[in-house]
Amino acid sequence: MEMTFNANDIAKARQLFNTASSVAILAHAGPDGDALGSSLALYHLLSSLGKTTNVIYPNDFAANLRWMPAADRALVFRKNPDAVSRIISDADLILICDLNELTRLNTGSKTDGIVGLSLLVQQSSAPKLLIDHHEFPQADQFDLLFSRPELSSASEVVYRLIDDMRMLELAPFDFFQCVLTGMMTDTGFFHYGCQYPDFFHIVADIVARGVNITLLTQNISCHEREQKIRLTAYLLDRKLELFPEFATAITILTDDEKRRFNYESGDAEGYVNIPLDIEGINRSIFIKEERQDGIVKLSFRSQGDVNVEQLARLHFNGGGHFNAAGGEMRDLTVQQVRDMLIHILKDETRI
Ligand SMILES: [Mn+2]
Repeated sequence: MEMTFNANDIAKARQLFNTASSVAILAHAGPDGDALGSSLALYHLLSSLGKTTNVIYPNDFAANLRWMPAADRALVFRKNPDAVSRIISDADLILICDLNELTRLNTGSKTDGIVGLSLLVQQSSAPKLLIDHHEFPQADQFDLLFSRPELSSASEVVYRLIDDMRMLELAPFDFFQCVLTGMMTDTGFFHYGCQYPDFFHIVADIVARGVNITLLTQNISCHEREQKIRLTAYLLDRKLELFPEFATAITILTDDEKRRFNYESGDAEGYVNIPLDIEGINRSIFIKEERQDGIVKLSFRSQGDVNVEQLARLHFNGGGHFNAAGGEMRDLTVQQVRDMLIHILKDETRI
């Protein structure tokens, strides 16, 4: 495979990896399979090279990802702010995965700006490397950017970075398990975002190294909480609204409903994709109340040439990818956000 990054940046990264003794690795709030995959892959590589390595997440990841190798060693800022603060001030290298701006480390609202964990990272004098695949990275917040929005996942970016650095042969088995987990989860198990041969060349290399896709798929899919499956059924049966005139599905989840279903973070993960399976629907929007943070969160998914990145960015303080994006609104109820959304969709079709 050809090099992904330019030789100059790779030489700099090599130098930083070689000289670092204490590395802090971070990924975005509400960490998913790719956030864990990319950060834990780097953890396995760097700790096997004898570095003091710590993985930090802003808040807890979903219970179904607990099987991932070394996930139990990660620190959660919301639970353990003092320990995280010490680790970041001791770090001489900071690796930041699967996000395009530091405010994505906030556990509350992105619009709070640089506070809490993002402030700790910004204030650190250690070099900060971004390893990511989201559009529009905030280049001024990082010292070195390894950002490729056209690629499937941050985990794939990790693989290519380490390949460019000629360090793949030093990586332990768990590195490849974690990389493939991120590549599988961010593509919905090879359903989207992977229409280029090198994606499958990387998968082939990982399979050749002994990673079993069947076992990995079972690990990823079969550790869900019962309450999550029941909540999914409830949302589909009672809360899903279809707007065939906009080819759009909207689902609202309120705080009261979360209480009823003993909601834990991650229980709605993946739900937003399901309405896209309905004939004639090519855009699905999930609206979630987060009253304790004073915000309403939105997830957007689409198929084909329907751009939800722009919708999220222009109207809902968000962004992400062309077919998968997120956003949030402050000081509005879920109903007001829904009405605003429908208004925008009506305007869109009028043009
Ligand atoms: Mn990702």
